[in-house]
Amino acid sequence: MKVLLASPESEVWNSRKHIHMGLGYLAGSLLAHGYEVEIWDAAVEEAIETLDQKLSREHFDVVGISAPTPLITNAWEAAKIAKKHGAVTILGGPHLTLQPHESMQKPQVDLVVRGEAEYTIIEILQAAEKEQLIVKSELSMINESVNNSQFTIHNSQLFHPAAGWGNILGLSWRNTDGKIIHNPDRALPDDIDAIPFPAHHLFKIERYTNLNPLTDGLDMNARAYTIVTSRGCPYKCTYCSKPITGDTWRGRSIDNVIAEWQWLVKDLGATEIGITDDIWNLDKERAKNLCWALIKAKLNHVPWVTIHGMKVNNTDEELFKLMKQAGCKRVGFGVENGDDWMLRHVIKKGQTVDMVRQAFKWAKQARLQTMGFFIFGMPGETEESMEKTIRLALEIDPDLAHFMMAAPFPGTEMWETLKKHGDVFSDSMDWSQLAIQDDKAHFAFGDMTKEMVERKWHEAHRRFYLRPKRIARIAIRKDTWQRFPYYAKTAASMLLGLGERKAAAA
Ligand code: B12
Ligand code: SF4
Repeated sequence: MKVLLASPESEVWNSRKHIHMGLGYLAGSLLAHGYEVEIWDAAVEEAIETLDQKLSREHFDVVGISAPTPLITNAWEAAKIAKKHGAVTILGGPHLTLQPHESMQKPQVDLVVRGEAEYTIIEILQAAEKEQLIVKSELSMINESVNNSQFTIHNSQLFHPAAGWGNILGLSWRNTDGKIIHNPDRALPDDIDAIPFPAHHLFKIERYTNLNPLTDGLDMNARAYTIVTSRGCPYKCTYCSKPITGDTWRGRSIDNVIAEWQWLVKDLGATEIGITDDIWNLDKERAKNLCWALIKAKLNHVPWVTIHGMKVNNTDEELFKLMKQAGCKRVGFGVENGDDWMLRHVIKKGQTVDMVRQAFKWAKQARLQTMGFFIFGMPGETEESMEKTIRLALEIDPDLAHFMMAAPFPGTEMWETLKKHGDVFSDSMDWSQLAIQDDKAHFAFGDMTKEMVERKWHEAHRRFYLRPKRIARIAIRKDTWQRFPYYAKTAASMLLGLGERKAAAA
Protein backbone atom coordinates (compact mmCIF):
# COMPACT_ATOMS: atom_id res chain seq x y z
CA MET A 1 0.00 0.00 0.00
CA LYS A 2 1.43 3.35 -1.06
CA VAL A 3 1.11 6.37 1.19
CA LEU A 4 1.71 10.07 0.54
CA LEU A 5 2.09 12.32 3.60
CA ALA A 6 1.37 15.94 2.80
CA SER A 7 1.64 19.34 4.43
CA PRO A 8 -0.67 21.74 2.60
CA GLU A 9 -0.03 25.09 1.05
CA SER A 10 0.17 27.85 3.59
CA GLU A 11 -0.83 31.46 3.40
CA VAL A 12 0.35 31.91 6.98
CA TRP A 13 3.25 34.29 6.99
CA ASN A 14 6.22 32.12 7.73
CA SER A 15 9.37 32.03 5.75
CA ARG A 16 10.96 29.47 8.05
CA LYS A 17 11.06 26.14 6.38
CA HIS A 18 11.65 23.42 8.94
CA ILE A 19 11.23 19.87 7.92
CA HIS A 20 7.86 18.67 9.22
CA MET A 21 8.86 16.39 12.07
CA GLY A 22 5.32 15.03 12.51
CA LEU A 23 5.28 13.75 8.94
CA GLY A 24 8.89 12.60 9.30
CA TYR A 25 7.98 10.48 12.33
CA LEU A 26 4.91 9.00 10.64
CA ALA A 27 6.99 8.15 7.58
CA GLY A 28 9.63 6.54 9.82
CA SER A 29 6.99 4.28 11.37
CA LEU A 30 5.48 3.38 8.01
CA LEU A 31 8.89 2.48 6.57
CA ALA A 32 9.68 0.36 9.63
CA HIS A 33 6.49 -1.58 8.95
CA GLY A 34 7.33 -2.11 5.29
CA TYR A 35 5.01 0.44 3.68
CA GLU A 36 5.98 2.58 0.72
CA VAL A 37 5.84 6.25 1.65
CA GLU A 38 6.67 9.69 0.26
CA ILE A 39 6.42 13.19 1.71
CA TRP A 40 5.06 16.19 -0.18
CA ASP A 41 5.51 19.48 1.68
CA ALA A 42 3.92 22.47 -0.02
CA ALA A 43 6.38 24.80 1.69
CA VAL A 44 9.14 23.53 -0.58
CA GLU A 45 7.38 21.59 -3.36
CA GLU A 46 4.39 23.66 -4.42
CA ALA A 47 6.45 25.85 -6.73
CA ILE A 48 7.97 22.79 -8.43
CA GLU A 49 5.07 20.35 -8.55
CA THR A 50 1.59 20.91 -7.11
CA LEU A 51 -0.21 18.18 -5.18
CA ASP A 52 -2.62 17.78 -8.09
CA GLN A 53 0.25 17.32 -10.53
CA LYS A 54 1.97 14.84 -8.25
CA LEU A 55 -1.17 12.77 -7.79
CA SER A 56 -1.93 12.88 -11.53
CA ARG A 57 1.52 11.48 -12.21
CA GLU A 58 1.57 8.83 -9.52
CA HIS A 59 -1.14 6.87 -7.70
CA PHE A 60 -1.19 6.74 -3.89
CA ASP A 61 -3.69 4.54 -2.04
CA VAL A 62 -3.67 6.77 1.01
CA VAL A 63 -3.00 10.50 1.34
CA GLY A 64 -2.40 11.72 4.90
CA ILE A 65 -2.57 15.49 5.41
CA SER A 66 -1.31 17.46 8.40
CA ALA A 67 -2.67 20.80 9.62
CA PRO A 68 -2.24 23.30 12.42
CA THR A 69 -5.30 25.53 12.88
CA PRO A 70 -4.49 28.28 10.36
CA LEU A 71 -3.89 25.71 7.62
CA ILE A 72 -7.04 23.65 8.07
CA THR A 73 -8.87 25.16 5.09
CA ASN A 74 -5.83 24.39 2.93
CA ALA A 75 -5.91 20.82 4.28
CA TRP A 76 -9.56 20.45 3.26
CA GLU A 77 -8.65 21.65 -0.23
CA ALA A 78 -5.77 19.17 -0.37
CA ALA A 79 -8.16 16.38 0.70
CA LYS A 80 -10.49 17.30 -2.19
CA ILE A 81 -7.59 16.94 -4.61
CA ALA A 82 -6.56 13.60 -3.10
CA LYS A 83 -10.14 12.32 -3.25
CA LYS A 84 -10.38 13.34 -6.91
CA HIS A 85 -7.42 11.04 -7.52
CA GLY A 86 -9.11 8.15 -5.72
CA ALA A 87 -7.09 8.08 -2.49
CA VAL A 88 -8.31 7.38 1.01
CA THR A 89 -7.84 10.68 2.88
CA ILE A 90 -6.61 10.96 6.46
CA LEU A 91 -6.26 14.27 8.29
CA GLY A 92 -4.11 14.61 11.42
CA GLY A 93 -2.02 17.15 13.33
CA PRO A 94 -2.67 19.96 15.80
CA HIS A 95 -6.04 21.26 14.56
CA LEU A 96 -7.48 17.79 14.18
CA THR A 97 -6.57 16.92 17.76
CA LEU A 98 -8.59 19.94 18.88
CA GLN A 99 -11.55 19.91 16.47
CA PRO A 100 -11.94 16.45 14.91
CA HIS A 101 -15.68 16.59 14.30
CA GLU A 102 -15.53 19.68 12.10
CA SER A 103 -13.27 17.93 9.57
CA MET A 104 -15.17 14.64 9.73
CA GLN A 105 -18.17 16.59 8.44
CA LYS A 106 -16.34 17.25 5.19
CA PRO A 107 -17.20 14.59 2.58
CA GLN A 108 -13.67 14.57 1.17
CA VAL A 109 -12.21 13.56 4.56
CA ASP A 110 -12.39 9.82 5.26
CA LEU A 111 -10.54 9.58 8.57
CA VAL A 112 -9.30 11.98 11.24
CA VAL A 113 -6.53 11.11 13.67
CA ARG A 114 -6.20 12.83 17.04
CA GLY A 115 -2.93 13.14 18.91
CA GLU A 116 0.44 11.54 18.30
CA ALA A 117 -0.05 9.01 15.58
CA GLU A 118 2.94 6.74 14.94
CA TYR A 119 0.98 3.74 16.22
CA THR A 120 -2.42 4.87 14.96
CA ILE A 121 -1.29 5.20 11.34
CA ILE A 122 0.00 1.63 11.30
CA GLU A 123 -3.25 0.30 12.76
CA ILE A 124 -5.18 2.27 10.13
CA LEU A 125 -3.23 0.70 7.27
CA GLN A 126 -3.62 -2.73 8.81
CA ALA A 127 -7.39 -2.18 9.07
CA ALA A 128 -7.46 -0.95 5.47
CA GLU A 129 -5.66 -4.10 4.34
CA LYS A 130 -8.07 -6.25 6.31
CA GLU A 131 -10.95 -4.32 4.77
CA GLN A 132 -9.63 -5.01 1.28
CA LEU A 133 -9.60 -8.74 1.98
CA ILE A 134 -13.09 -8.70 3.46
CA VAL A 135 -14.58 -6.70 0.61
CA LYS A 136 -12.76 -8.75 -2.01
CA SER A 137 -14.09 -11.97 -0.59
CA GLU A 138 -17.60 -10.53 -0.31
CA LEU A 139 -17.47 -9.33 -3.91
CA SER A 140 -16.08 -12.58 -5.21
CA MET A 141 -18.92 -14.44 -3.53
CA ILE A 142 -21.34 -12.24 -5.50
CA ASN A 143 -19.37 -12.20 -8.72
CA GLU A 144 -16.64 -14.73 -9.26
CA SER A 145 -15.25 -12.75 -12.18
CA VAL A 146 -13.84 -10.00 -9.95
CA ASN A 147 -10.29 -9.51 -11.03
CA ASN A 148 -8.26 -9.46 -7.85
CA SER A 149 -5.25 -7.86 -9.45
CA GLN A 150 -7.25 -4.76 -10.41
CA PHE A 151 -8.58 -4.25 -6.92
CA THR A 152 -7.42 -1.20 -5.00
CA ILE A 153 -8.53 0.15 -1.69
CA HIS A 154 -10.35 3.17 -3.12
CA ASN A 155 -13.08 1.09 -4.68
CA SER A 156 -13.70 -0.85 -1.50
CA GLN A 157 -16.56 0.15 0.71
CA LEU A 158 -15.11 1.96 3.65
CA PHE A 159 -15.55 1.19 6.48
CA HIS A 160 -16.49 -2.38 7.11
CA PRO A 161 -17.10 -3.03 10.81
CA ALA A 162 -15.25 -6.35 10.67
CA ALA A 163 -12.00 -4.59 9.73
CA GLY A 164 -11.68 -3.33 13.28
CA TRP A 165 -11.95 0.44 12.73
CA GLY A 166 -13.80 0.76 16.03
CA ASN A 167 -10.78 -0.52 17.98
CA ILE A 168 -8.24 2.05 16.77
CA LEU A 169 -7.60 4.50 19.58
CA GLY A 170 -7.39 8.17 18.60
CA LEU A 171 -9.32 7.59 15.35
CA SER A 172 -12.46 9.36 14.15
CA TRP A 173 -14.27 7.63 11.28
CA ARG A 174 -17.65 7.08 9.61
CA ASN A 175 -19.32 3.70 9.81
CA THR A 176 -21.19 2.13 6.90
CA ASP A 177 -24.32 4.09 7.90
CA GLY A 178 -22.35 7.32 7.56
CA LYS A 179 -22.40 7.99 11.30
CA ILE A 180 -19.32 9.80 12.63
CA ILE A 181 -17.66 7.86 15.40
CA HIS A 182 -14.92 9.18 17.66
CA ASN A 183 -13.07 6.23 19.18
CA PRO A 184 -11.54 6.83 22.64
CA ASP A 185 -8.29 8.83 22.79
CA ARG A 186 -4.93 7.12 22.56
CA ALA A 187 -2.64 7.67 25.53
CA LEU A 188 0.52 9.57 24.63
CA PRO A 189 3.35 7.09 24.13
CA ASP A 190 5.71 7.11 27.13
CA ASP A 191 8.67 5.50 25.49
CA ILE A 192 9.78 7.78 22.67
CA ASP A 193 12.94 5.69 22.19
CA ALA A 194 10.68 2.88 20.94
CA ILE A 195 9.43 5.04 18.06
CA PRO A 196 11.49 4.68 14.86
CA PHE A 197 13.58 7.71 13.88
CA PRO A 198 11.90 10.22 11.60
CA ALA A 199 12.51 9.47 7.92
CA HIS A 200 14.87 12.45 7.55
CA HIS A 201 16.17 11.06 4.29
CA LEU A 202 12.79 11.55 2.58
CA PHE A 203 12.96 15.35 2.82
CA LYS A 204 14.48 17.43 0.04
CA ILE A 205 16.76 18.89 2.66
CA GLU A 206 18.52 21.40 0.44
CA ARG A 207 15.24 23.34 0.27
CA TYR A 208 14.86 23.71 4.06
CA THR A 209 16.21 26.18 6.63
CA ASN A 210 15.97 25.95 10.41
CA LEU A 211 15.39 29.56 11.12
CA ASN A 212 14.42 32.33 8.80
CA PRO A 213 17.49 32.76 6.61
CA LEU A 214 16.34 36.15 5.46
CA THR A 215 16.25 37.82 8.82
CA ASP A 216 18.06 35.48 11.14
CA GLY A 217 21.40 35.58 9.39
CA LEU A 218 22.04 31.84 9.49
CA ASP A 219 23.64 29.99 6.63
CA MET A 220 21.17 30.15 3.77
CA ASN A 221 22.68 27.09 2.14
CA ALA A 222 22.93 24.88 5.21
CA ARG A 223 21.67 21.31 5.20
CA ALA A 224 19.41 22.18 8.11
CA TYR A 225 17.94 19.17 9.88
CA THR A 226 15.63 19.26 12.88
CA ILE A 227 15.58 16.98 15.92
CA VAL A 228 13.05 16.43 18.72
CA THR A 229 14.79 15.23 21.90
CA SER A 230 11.67 15.26 24.11
CA ARG A 231 7.91 15.68 23.81
CA GLY A 232 5.39 17.53 25.96
CA CYS A 233 5.64 20.20 28.64
CA PRO A 234 4.23 20.44 32.17
CA TYR A 235 3.85 24.24 32.13
CA LYS A 236 0.50 25.84 31.46
CA CYS A 237 1.07 29.06 29.55
CA THR A 238 -2.34 30.44 28.69
CA TYR A 239 -1.61 31.05 24.98
CA CYS A 240 -0.26 27.54 24.40
CA SER A 241 -2.27 24.72 22.84
CA LYS A 242 -1.90 22.32 25.76
CA PRO A 243 -4.21 19.55 24.45
CA ILE A 244 -1.73 19.11 21.59
CA THR A 245 1.54 19.14 23.45
CA GLY A 246 0.35 17.26 26.55
CA ASP A 247 1.14 17.99 30.19
CA THR A 248 3.65 15.22 30.62
CA TRP A 249 7.22 15.69 29.52
CA ARG A 250 8.75 12.61 27.90
CA GLY A 251 12.50 12.74 27.30
CA ARG A 252 14.36 10.42 24.95
CA SER A 253 17.45 8.71 26.32
CA ILE A 254 20.74 10.46 25.56
CA ASP A 255 21.97 7.40 23.64
CA ASN A 256 18.91 7.42 21.42
CA VAL A 257 19.27 11.16 20.67
CA ILE A 258 22.98 10.80 19.93
CA ALA A 259 22.30 7.89 17.54
CA GLU A 260 19.93 10.09 15.51
CA TRP A 261 22.34 13.05 15.68
CA GLN A 262 25.14 10.79 14.35
CA TRP A 263 22.92 9.69 11.48
CA LEU A 264 22.15 13.34 10.61
CA VAL A 265 25.77 14.46 10.72
CA LYS A 266 27.66 11.42 9.47
CA ASP A 267 25.26 9.92 6.93
CA LEU A 268 23.00 12.73 5.85
CA GLY A 269 25.59 15.52 5.89
CA ALA A 270 23.81 17.90 8.28
CA THR A 271 25.58 21.23 8.52
CA GLU A 272 23.11 22.74 10.98
CA ILE A 273 20.68 21.19 13.47
CA GLY A 274 17.66 22.74 15.15
CA ILE A 275 16.23 21.37 18.39
CA THR A 276 12.51 21.90 18.26
CA ASP A 277 11.29 20.46 21.57
CA ASP A 278 8.63 22.30 23.52
CA ILE A 279 11.05 22.50 26.42
CA TRP A 280 14.48 21.14 25.81
CA ASN A 281 15.88 21.94 29.26
CA LEU A 282 13.09 20.83 31.59
CA ASP A 283 15.52 18.34 33.13
CA LYS A 284 18.64 20.49 33.49
CA GLU A 285 20.94 17.57 34.28
CA ARG A 286 19.77 15.68 31.20
CA ALA A 287 20.40 18.79 29.09
CA LYS A 288 23.96 18.95 30.44
CA ASN A 289 24.45 15.24 29.84
CA LEU A 290 23.35 15.65 26.25
CA CYS A 291 25.97 18.40 25.81
CA TRP A 292 28.66 16.14 27.29
CA ALA A 293 27.57 13.32 24.99
CA LEU A 294 27.78 15.59 21.91
CA ILE A 295 31.29 16.60 22.90
CA LYS A 296 32.32 13.00 23.56
CA ALA A 297 30.86 11.80 20.25
CA LYS A 298 32.73 14.62 18.44
CA LEU A 299 29.53 15.98 17.03
CA ASN A 300 30.17 19.49 18.31
CA HIS A 301 31.63 20.82 15.07
CA VAL A 302 28.13 21.06 13.56
CA PRO A 303 26.32 24.18 14.83
CA TRP A 304 22.94 23.73 16.46
CA VAL A 305 20.25 26.08 17.71
CA THR A 306 17.36 25.74 20.15
CA ILE A 307 14.56 26.90 17.93
CA HIS A 308 11.83 27.21 20.53
CA GLY A 309 12.62 24.92 23.36
CA MET A 310 14.64 26.74 25.97
CA LYS A 311 13.01 28.14 29.06
CA VAL A 312 14.79 30.84 31.05
CA ASN A 313 14.29 28.99 34.30
CA ASN A 314 15.88 25.52 34.57
CA THR A 315 19.15 27.14 33.44
CA ASP A 316 22.47 28.00 35.06
CA GLU A 317 25.83 29.35 34.02
CA GLU A 318 27.31 25.89 33.55
CA LEU A 319 24.55 24.78 31.19
CA PHE A 320 25.22 27.64 28.74
CA LYS A 321 28.98 27.08 28.86
CA LEU A 322 28.46 23.41 28.11
CA MET A 323 26.06 24.21 25.29
CA LYS A 324 28.70 26.42 23.71
CA GLN A 325 31.30 23.66 23.99
CA ALA A 326 28.83 21.21 22.51
CA GLY A 327 28.45 23.31 19.35
CA CYS A 328 25.37 25.36 20.17
CA LYS A 329 25.32 28.57 18.18
CA ARG A 330 22.10 30.27 19.19
CA VAL A 331 19.52 29.93 21.96
CA GLY A 332 15.90 31.03 21.70
CA PHE A 333 13.85 31.95 24.77
CA GLY A 334 10.17 32.71 25.26
CA VAL A 335 10.37 36.09 27.05
CA GLU A 336 6.78 37.01 26.21
CA ASN A 337 6.30 40.08 28.42
CA GLY A 338 8.26 42.62 30.44
CA ASP A 339 5.71 42.92 33.22
CA ASP A 340 5.85 40.50 36.14
CA TRP A 341 2.13 40.84 36.86
CA MET A 342 1.31 39.85 33.25
CA LEU A 343 3.75 36.94 33.38
CA ARG A 344 2.32 35.64 36.60
CA HIS A 345 -1.41 36.29 36.36
CA VAL A 346 -2.22 36.44 32.64
CA ILE A 347 0.40 34.40 30.81
CA LYS A 348 1.10 32.03 33.72
CA LYS A 349 4.56 31.46 32.33
CA GLY A 350 6.24 30.20 35.48
CA GLN A 351 9.07 32.72 35.10
CA THR A 352 9.90 36.26 36.19
CA VAL A 353 11.53 39.18 34.42
CA ASP A 354 14.63 38.73 36.61
CA MET A 355 14.94 35.11 35.47
CA VAL A 356 14.85 36.40 31.89
CA ARG A 357 17.62 38.91 32.62
CA GLN A 358 19.75 36.25 34.29
CA ALA A 359 19.39 33.67 31.51
CA PHE A 360 20.30 36.21 28.82
CA LYS A 361 23.30 37.32 30.86
CA TRP A 362 24.61 33.76 31.23
CA ALA A 363 23.94 32.89 27.58
CA LYS A 364 25.78 35.99 26.36
CA GLN A 365 28.68 35.37 28.75
CA ALA A 366 28.98 31.93 27.18
CA ARG A 367 29.20 33.73 23.78
CA LEU A 368 25.97 32.23 22.49
CA GLN A 369 23.81 34.23 20.11
CA THR A 370 20.40 34.91 21.63
CA MET A 371 16.89 35.15 20.31
CA GLY A 372 13.85 36.41 22.22
CA PHE A 373 10.15 35.88 21.51
CA PHE A 374 7.75 38.58 22.72
CA ILE A 375 3.95 38.64 22.62
CA PHE A 376 1.86 41.80 22.35
CA GLY A 377 -1.84 42.12 23.13
CA MET A 378 -2.61 39.34 25.60
CA PRO A 379 -5.96 39.91 27.37
CA GLY A 380 -5.37 42.42 30.16
CA GLU A 381 -2.43 44.19 28.49
CA THR A 382 -2.14 47.92 28.96
CA GLU A 383 -0.09 50.55 27.21
CA GLU A 384 2.26 50.36 30.24
CA SER A 385 2.75 46.59 30.16
CA MET A 386 3.55 46.70 26.43
CA GLU A 387 5.96 49.57 27.07
CA LYS A 388 7.66 47.39 29.70
CA THR A 389 7.99 44.63 27.12
CA ILE A 390 9.68 46.97 24.64
CA ARG A 391 12.03 48.27 27.34
CA LEU A 392 12.94 44.73 28.38
CA ALA A 393 13.72 43.83 24.76
CA LEU A 394 16.02 46.85 24.51
CA GLU A 395 17.66 46.02 27.82
CA ILE A 396 18.39 42.32 27.22
CA ASP A 397 19.12 43.12 23.56
CA PRO A 398 18.96 39.66 21.96
CA ASP A 399 20.58 39.17 18.56
CA LEU A 400 17.09 38.66 17.26
CA ALA A 401 13.79 39.81 18.67
CA HIS A 402 10.59 38.28 17.35
CA PHE A 403 7.60 40.44 18.25
CA MET A 404 4.30 38.66 17.79
CA MET A 405 0.66 39.48 18.20
CA ALA A 406 -1.38 37.28 20.58
CA ALA A 407 -3.52 34.79 18.64
CA PRO A 408 -6.13 32.79 20.51
CA PHE A 409 -6.01 29.21 19.31
CA PRO A 410 -8.77 26.82 20.34
CA GLY A 411 -7.75 24.61 23.24
CA THR A 412 -5.85 27.41 24.98
CA GLU A 413 -6.83 29.09 28.23
CA MET A 414 -6.72 32.42 26.37
CA TRP A 415 -9.38 31.17 23.94
CA GLU A 416 -11.66 30.27 26.86
CA THR A 417 -11.07 33.64 28.56
CA LEU A 418 -11.95 35.51 25.39
CA LYS A 419 -15.02 33.41 24.77
CA LYS A 420 -16.21 34.21 28.28
CA HIS A 421 -15.39 37.92 28.24
CA GLY A 422 -15.55 38.99 24.64
CA ASP A 423 -17.72 38.41 21.62
CA VAL A 424 -15.00 38.24 19.03
CA PHE A 425 -15.15 34.50 18.49
CA SER A 426 -17.38 31.79 17.34
CA ASP A 427 -16.46 28.16 16.84
CA SER A 428 -16.98 28.59 13.12
CA MET A 429 -14.50 31.40 12.71
CA ASP A 430 -12.16 31.77 9.77
CA TRP A 431 -9.23 29.70 11.01
CA SER A 432 -6.90 31.00 8.36
CA GLN A 433 -6.89 34.37 10.14
CA LEU A 434 -5.24 32.91 13.23
CA ALA A 435 -1.54 33.56 12.85
CA ILE A 436 0.82 34.92 15.43
CA GLN A 437 3.13 36.46 12.90
CA ASP A 438 0.57 38.64 11.26
CA ASP A 439 0.60 42.41 11.53
CA LYS A 440 -3.01 42.67 12.69
CA ALA A 441 -4.22 42.39 16.28
CA HIS A 442 -6.74 39.59 16.67
CA PHE A 443 -8.91 41.02 19.43
CA ALA A 444 -9.64 43.92 21.76
CA PHE A 445 -10.11 43.29 25.47
CA GLY A 446 -11.48 45.77 28.02
CA ASP A 447 -9.53 49.01 27.64
CA MET A 448 -7.03 47.39 25.29
CA THR A 449 -7.91 48.30 21.71
CA LYS A 450 -6.61 46.59 18.57
CA GLU A 451 -5.20 49.91 17.41
CA MET A 452 -3.17 50.22 20.64
CA VAL A 453 -1.69 46.74 20.23
CA GLU A 454 -0.76 47.28 16.58
CA ARG A 455 0.77 50.67 17.40
CA LYS A 456 2.95 49.23 20.18
CA TRP A 457 3.90 46.25 17.99
CA HIS A 458 5.14 48.53 15.18
CA GLU A 459 6.83 50.72 17.78
CA ALA A 460 8.65 47.68 19.18
CA HIS A 461 10.09 46.88 15.74
CA ARG A 462 11.12 50.48 15.15
CA ARG A 463 12.69 51.05 18.56
CA PHE A 464 14.49 47.72 18.50
CA TYR A 465 15.68 47.49 14.92
CA LEU A 466 16.21 51.15 14.00
CA ARG A 467 19.00 51.71 16.52
CA PRO A 468 22.26 52.67 14.79
CA LYS A 469 24.14 49.60 16.06
CA ARG A 470 21.37 47.31 14.76
CA ILE A 471 21.29 48.98 11.36
CA ALA A 472 25.06 48.65 11.15
CA ARG A 473 24.91 44.95 12.10
CA ILE A 474 22.31 44.21 9.43
CA ALA A 475 24.05 46.34 6.80
CA ILE A 476 27.33 44.45 7.04
CA ARG A 477 25.65 41.10 6.42
CA LYS A 478 26.07 39.78 2.89
CA ASP A 479 22.60 38.27 2.70
CA THR A 480 21.00 41.66 3.39
CA TRP A 481 22.25 42.89 0.02
CA GLN A 482 21.56 39.60 -1.72
CA ARG A 483 17.89 39.87 -0.72
CA PHE A 484 17.51 43.63 -0.63
CA PRO A 485 14.04 43.93 -2.27
CA TYR A 486 12.61 41.45 0.26
CA TYR A 487 14.20 43.30 3.16
CA ALA A 488 12.94 46.64 1.97
CA LYS A 489 9.34 45.43 1.70
CA THR A 490 9.43 43.57 5.03
CA ALA A 491 10.95 46.56 6.78
CA ALA A 492 8.29 48.89 5.36
CA SER A 493 5.59 46.57 6.63
CA MET A 494 7.00 45.76 10.07
CA LEU A 495 8.50 49.08 10.97
CA LEU A 496 6.10 51.49 9.35
CA GLY A 497 2.95 49.47 8.86
CA LEU A 498 3.09 50.07 5.11
CA GLY A 499 1.54 47.20 3.15
CA GLU A 500 0.64 43.70 4.15
CA ARG A 501 3.34 41.49 5.60
CA LYS A 502 1.94 38.64 3.57
CA ALA A 503 2.55 40.64 0.41
CA ALA A 504 6.05 41.41 1.61
CA ALA A 505 6.73 37.72 2.08
CA ALA A 506 5.55 36.85 -1.41
C1 B12 B 1 8.38 23.12 15.14
C2 B12 B 1 7.08 23.89 15.18
C3 B12 B 1 6.84 24.78 14.16
C4 B12 B 1 7.79 24.93 12.97
C5 B12 B 1 7.57 23.80 11.97
C6 B12 B 1 6.12 23.40 11.81
C7 B12 B 1 5.96 22.09 11.12
N1 B12 B 1 5.57 22.15 9.88
O1 B12 B 1 6.16 21.05 11.71
C8 B12 B 1 7.40 26.35 12.43
C9 B12 B 1 8.29 27.39 13.05
C10 B12 B 1 7.45 26.51 10.91
C11 B12 B 1 5.99 26.47 13.00
C12 B12 B 1 5.08 27.33 12.48
C13 B12 B 1 3.82 27.49 13.01
N2 B12 B 1 3.36 26.98 14.16
CO1 B12 B 1 4.31 25.67 15.18
N3 B12 B 1 5.07 24.41 16.28
C14 B12 B 1 6.16 23.72 16.25
C15 B12 B 1 6.29 22.83 17.51
C16 B12 B 1 7.12 23.57 18.54
C17 B12 B 1 6.86 21.44 17.31
C18 B12 B 1 6.20 20.63 16.18
C19 B12 B 1 6.79 19.26 16.17
O2 B12 B 1 7.78 19.03 15.49
N4 B12 B 1 6.23 18.33 16.95
C20 B12 B 1 6.69 16.99 17.07
C21 B12 B 1 5.91 16.07 16.10
C22 B12 B 1 6.32 14.65 16.33
O3 B12 B 1 4.54 16.22 16.43
P1 B12 B 1 3.45 16.76 15.40
O4 B12 B 1 4.04 17.60 14.36
O5 B12 B 1 2.31 17.31 16.17
O6 B12 B 1 2.96 15.42 14.67
C23 B12 B 1 2.33 14.36 15.37
C24 B12 B 1 0.80 14.47 15.47
O7 B12 B 1 0.32 15.80 15.43
C25 B12 B 1 0.27 13.64 14.37
N5 B12 B 1 0.15 14.20 13.02
C26 B12 B 1 0.67 15.32 12.51
N6 B12 B 1 0.36 15.42 11.22
C27 B12 B 1 -0.36 14.35 10.88
C28 B12 B 1 -0.91 13.96 9.67
C29 B12 B 1 -1.60 12.75 9.62
C30 B12 B 1 -2.17 12.31 8.32
C31 B12 B 1 -1.75 11.96 10.78
C32 B12 B 1 -2.49 10.69 10.72
C33 B12 B 1 -1.23 12.38 12.01
C34 B12 B 1 -0.52 13.56 12.03
O8 B12 B 1 1.22 12.58 14.31
C35 B12 B 1 2.54 13.14 14.47
C36 B12 B 1 3.46 12.12 15.06
O9 B12 B 1 3.05 11.73 16.36
C37 B12 B 1 4.80 22.74 17.93
C38 B12 B 1 4.55 22.39 19.36
C39 B12 B 1 4.34 20.89 19.48
N7 B12 B 1 4.86 20.30 20.50
O10 B12 B 1 3.71 20.24 18.66
C40 B12 B 1 4.26 24.08 17.49
C41 B12 B 1 2.79 24.20 17.08
C42 B12 B 1 2.41 23.02 16.22
N8 B12 B 1 2.78 25.40 16.24
C43 B12 B 1 1.75 26.11 16.40
C44 B12 B 1 1.47 27.28 15.65
C45 B12 B 1 0.33 28.14 16.13
C46 B12 B 1 2.22 27.60 14.53
C47 B12 B 1 1.90 28.71 13.52
C48 B12 B 1 0.46 28.74 13.10
C49 B12 B 1 2.40 30.03 14.08
C50 B12 B 1 2.09 31.23 13.20
N9 B12 B 1 2.93 31.54 12.28
O11 B12 B 1 1.10 31.84 13.37
C51 B12 B 1 2.82 28.36 12.33
C52 B12 B 1 2.11 27.51 11.25
C53 B12 B 1 2.94 27.46 10.00
C54 B12 B 1 2.85 26.17 9.27
N10 B12 B 1 2.98 26.30 7.96
O12 B12 B 1 2.72 25.07 9.82
C55 B12 B 1 0.82 25.54 17.46
C56 B12 B 1 -0.38 24.90 16.79
C57 B12 B 1 -1.69 25.33 17.41
C58 B12 B 1 -2.82 24.91 16.56
N11 B12 B 1 -4.00 24.99 17.13
O13 B12 B 1 -2.70 24.55 15.43
C59 B12 B 1 1.76 24.55 18.23
C60 B12 B 1 1.05 23.31 18.78
C61 B12 B 1 2.44 25.35 19.37
C62 B12 B 1 1.58 25.51 20.61
N12 B12 B 1 1.93 24.79 21.67
O14 B12 B 1 0.65 26.22 20.64
N13 B12 B 1 5.81 25.65 14.05
S1 SF4 C 1 6.60 26.48 28.28
FE1 SF4 C 1 6.26 26.49 26.05
S2 SF4 C 1 5.39 24.48 25.54
FE2 SF4 C 1 5.28 24.75 27.80
S3 SF4 C 1 3.21 25.54 28.16
FE3 SF4 C 1 4.57 27.30 27.98
S4 SF4 C 1 4.53 27.87 25.79
FE4 SF4 C 1 3.66 25.81 25.96
